[in-house]
Amino acid sequence: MEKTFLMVKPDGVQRELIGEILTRFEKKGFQLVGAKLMTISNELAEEHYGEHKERPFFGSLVDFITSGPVFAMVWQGENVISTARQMMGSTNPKDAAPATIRGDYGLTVGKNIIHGSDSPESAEREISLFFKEGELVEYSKLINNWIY
Ligand code: RTP
Ligand code: MG
Repeated sequence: MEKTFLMVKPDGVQRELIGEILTRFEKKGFQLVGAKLMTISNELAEEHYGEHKERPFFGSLVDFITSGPVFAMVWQGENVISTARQMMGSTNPKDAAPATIRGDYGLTVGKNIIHGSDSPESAEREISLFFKEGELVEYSKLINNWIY
């Protein structure tokens, strides 16, 4: 089953949006297979956002993502990587469609509430950065008979 890494960023946690975000992905039909509330170290932040190292906003991005607790999650389901990105909305909340998470709750690109892996390669990389294998659960029964 396809898996992706999603993370409620420090602004989303402090604005008490964890429950709302969990609910959206649960209701869609995806399954939560891992979750932890944690504070990201500078080292982990620089590794996670390594692709943006040369960008002018890299420093403020690292400062922001380490500024408070985040809620890191792994979700699984059919096409979860691309569908989760659609449910999050455009990177800049001013361009994000209504009914997306960033469209409904965000205003500025620097504080856009949620992160989601953008490809199978980044999903694999990010899941293994944040979770050890034993921290992910498996569902023994197919509980999604009504969804698939
Ligand atoms: P994310 O990685 O956080 O899920 O966001 P994304 O894929 O939609 O966007 P990405 O291009 O990967 O950018 C990572 C984060 O950097 C911040 N950013 N700031 N000031 C700017 O122009 C700018 N551009 C990007 C955003 O917070 C974005 O989520
Ligand atoms: Mg990204």
